[in-house]
Amino acid sequence: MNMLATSHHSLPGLEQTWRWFGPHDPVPLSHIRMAGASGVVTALHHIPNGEVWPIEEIIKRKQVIQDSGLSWSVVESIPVHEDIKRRTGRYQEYIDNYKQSIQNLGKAGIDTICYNFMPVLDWTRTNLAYPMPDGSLALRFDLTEMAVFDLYLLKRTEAETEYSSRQIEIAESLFRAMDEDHKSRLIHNILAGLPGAEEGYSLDLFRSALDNYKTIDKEQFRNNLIAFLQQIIPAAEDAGVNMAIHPDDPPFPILGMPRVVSTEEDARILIEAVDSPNNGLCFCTGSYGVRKDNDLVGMINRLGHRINFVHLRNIVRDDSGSLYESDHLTGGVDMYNVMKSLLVEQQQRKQSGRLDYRMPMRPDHGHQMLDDMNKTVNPGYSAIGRLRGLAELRGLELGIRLS
Ligand code: DNO
Repeated sequence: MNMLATSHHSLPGLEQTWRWFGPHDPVPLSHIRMAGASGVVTALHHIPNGEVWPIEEIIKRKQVIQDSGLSWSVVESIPVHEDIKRRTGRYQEYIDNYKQSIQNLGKAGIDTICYNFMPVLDWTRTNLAYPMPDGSLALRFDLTEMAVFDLYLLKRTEAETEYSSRQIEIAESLFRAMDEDHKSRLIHNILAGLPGAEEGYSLDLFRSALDNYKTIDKEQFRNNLIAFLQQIIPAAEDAGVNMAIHPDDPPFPILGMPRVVSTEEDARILIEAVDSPNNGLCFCTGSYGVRKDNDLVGMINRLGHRINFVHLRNIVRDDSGSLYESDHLTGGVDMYNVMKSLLVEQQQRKQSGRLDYRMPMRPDHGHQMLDDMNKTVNPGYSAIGRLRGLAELRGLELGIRLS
């Protein structure tokens, strides 16, 4: 039975949004509008991590967006300070600041905030220009390159015990074949901070940042996240703001650090730990979708009521566990059924009188292609690749709604 059949005409569809890195983004707001998005996903990237986002700054940014005929749909992200993640140092002050930023955003009428709780690094890739058969360039996470970085460039003490002898052998031969340029590019890709990461590290700084996690196991790390949620979710409720936690990317442990937002079980534990509609998920298909044990459609069916923001992207994972980002509609993610389930969730929200049926989604990443090949772009966030992604996703959605 087509669960959408009865009232597809009244369904608005998911709100179509687009990430913008602010006034320095090479893709201006006017282009976002031409790409057909109506909502903007952005952050006050100039505010240092840990500080309060002043209301005047929020309102100023909101006005710039509105002047372009768009709306500020989602904040991505207010970064969570490392002291909060490790529950050390000035963590209480940073949590208070975080709550204040939530309140200020609520006052300015912005009601969705995406964030993540990954230790030290935000999202991680080893190759930012992986050639596709059609000539466009994709982002890739290669396990062997990661092992080379870990074993021979970072030289993490425990690394040797965490890889099999076969993996070490393969990594060693890749390392021997790498020229200096390849090595420094790999270090840069992992440590400089991908778009939106806010933090970048030198090898030495990174080693000490990792050392700080030596005494924090998975359980402790999860408890730190829950302790954070227990403080910020009541503030989000008061402010009328929906929080959306982004999953780990990639969704498995790297460099010996703990990971607590990688699986359905992880997500369920978090939303149950602080049982509030304001404590929700960013459903990133390209992150959760990397794991075979994450059934994306099942996750939407079971946890959909807490999905506050959606990232739509596809991936191909090979047998070795390495992955690259594929076109939006092809790859390991069954985008047709994902989209259909999200529309069912939207319909249920509308029918049950929930006000938050906007369900903002953005085409997450895109290949570097066409005229963007010769431009300086934010990796994954070039204009034309995302334009293609959005166009394909919106067509898919319309087809489902009207079928
Ligand atoms: C990558 C993004 C992430 C995301 C943060 C959320 O492209 O999806 O960097 O913005 O993890 O805090």
